[in-house]
Amino acid sequence: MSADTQRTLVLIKPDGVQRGLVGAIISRLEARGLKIVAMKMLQMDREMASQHYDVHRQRPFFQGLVEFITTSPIIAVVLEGSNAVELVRRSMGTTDPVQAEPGTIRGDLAVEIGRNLIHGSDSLETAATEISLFFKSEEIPGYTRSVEPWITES
Ligand code: DAT
Ligand code: MG
Repeated sequence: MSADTQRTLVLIKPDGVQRGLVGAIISRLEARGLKIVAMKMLQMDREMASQHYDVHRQRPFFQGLVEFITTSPIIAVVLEGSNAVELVRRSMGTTDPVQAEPGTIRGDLAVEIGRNLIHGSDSLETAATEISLFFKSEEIPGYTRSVEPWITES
């Protein structure tokens, strides 16, 4: 494991599951070299959604966001890799798909901020908090991949 190996939480939101884009989205991140270390489907309840989006509690879009994220199942994934947090954020594209660069997940597959398909932790600190909200430590099995030296130098 190289020194800058990080773990980050990705959610495929209800729109991604309903649109049949789970494979396409995870595939992009997996193909980049990130390692899937945990994954499950679940339907978030309001309490969990409020906790996950606690930082946005005072924002006008908060109720709608909680409503949306709890309407239908999501996929939660923990990805590991060199600079995983920033890699995922940049591969996702900006929050508003209108501004997201083509080539990014949101820039290629989404059109509106309220249907932007994917969540990714925005820092190493929030990643740790978010991962623990979705996964118990025993749900994250450790394993090695023989391909690792072909993805990172050290
Ligand atoms: P991101 O998901 O890129 O980390 P964020 O943390 O600022 O973005 O916001 C969380 C989610 O809330 C975002 O994915 C979509 C929704 N959201 C953010 N800003 C919004 C806005 N101005 N209007 C409607 N929904 C918004
Ligand atoms: Mg965010």
